[in-house]
Amino acid sequence: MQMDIGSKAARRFLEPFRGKACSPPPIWLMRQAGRYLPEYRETRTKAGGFLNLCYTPELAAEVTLQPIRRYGFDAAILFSDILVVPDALGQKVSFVEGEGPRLEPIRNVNDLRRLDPARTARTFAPVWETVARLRQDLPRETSLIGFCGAPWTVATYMVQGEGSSDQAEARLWAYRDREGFSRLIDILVETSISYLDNQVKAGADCLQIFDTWAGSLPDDEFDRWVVDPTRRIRESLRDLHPDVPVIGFPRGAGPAAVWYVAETGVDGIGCDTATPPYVMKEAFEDEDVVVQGNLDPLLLVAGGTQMDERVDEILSLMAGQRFIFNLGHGIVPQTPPENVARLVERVRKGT
Ligand code: 1CP
Repeated sequence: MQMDIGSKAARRFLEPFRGKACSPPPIWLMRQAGRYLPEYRETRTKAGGFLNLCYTPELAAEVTLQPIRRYGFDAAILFSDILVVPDALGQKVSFVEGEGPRLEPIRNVNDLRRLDPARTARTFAPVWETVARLRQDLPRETSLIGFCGAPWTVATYMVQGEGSSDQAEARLWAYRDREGFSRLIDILVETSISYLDNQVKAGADCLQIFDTWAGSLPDDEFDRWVVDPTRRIRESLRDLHPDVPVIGFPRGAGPAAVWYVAETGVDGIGCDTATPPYVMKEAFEDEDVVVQGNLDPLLLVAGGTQMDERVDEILSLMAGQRFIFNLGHGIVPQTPPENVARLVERVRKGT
């Protein structure tokens, strides 16, 4: 089920990856589908559990399309979650309304016996079906981004058993038993490659690797658990799908983001909210990479002229560069949908 090349050529979103700066830049927003949209809340109620929404192609495709219908973003992002990977591996995962994810923690090398990579394709199948359905239903000019969590970030949830502010359990395991922890990372690298490979086969024309907790590791550990696994995923996908760009989002990496780009070979770098725009403009100049970012999601909540001014500042600094407009992290649930409309209009109008 490969997509036809003609329509792919027409997608503006892919232009920066082909070496061309666009004016205005393409725009999509992390978590563009979600609780800030009333139509999402309605579909979510219909689905029952959150994982049920992720695994029901008709509903997952519907919530992916909702923000495209409203705002006409240049790219849609598959609606799923980074924690379908541990779920597919056989770890118990649940989402508690209002509290976030809960997993039966994996704390040492013996617990790895609970994971079975051989069974993942069965669980992933409906996600791949969602991608195929989306490629049919999306406007031809809209790109479709597939994604996974980076092995490090997914591991932090698997080991901690929930979201945490310091990812302490995973960091401690990695310090105390490097070999054992690297076995968990290896499982995640292999599973992520096949998960992403099949998303592309079903119709995704770009991929993003979310490394939300990349910033919790000091230099050597950052290399070992963030850079190296991402490089391995990037290289395998290049062999399988040389034309499909991969965006890395190593949130909180700070100055190490430049090193991350050079060593992983990602085609795009997602900059987080704390990255100053002049760093977005200058830090990656020597790298062959598309820069993406980085409006503060809370400025999107506040809206008004404050938001407009910052948007203009980012646009004028990044003008003439290979750039994709995005937030510095995901949309938050209290975002007024009309502010998103205002943002898209502002970016499209240019400065
Ligand atoms: O009740 C609900 O509807 C659940 C809220 C929700 C949503 C809308 C969760 C639970 N996941 C999602 C969708 C989701 N998650 C997408 C969909 C595509 C999109 O529109 O962008 C994506 C790409 C993700 C990725 C994801 N999940 C990340 C990485 C990006 C990021 O925001 O940092 C992470 C860390 C998760 C884990 C997760 N899933 C859900 C929550 C609330 C969390 C965070 C848990 C925590 O750390 O406390």
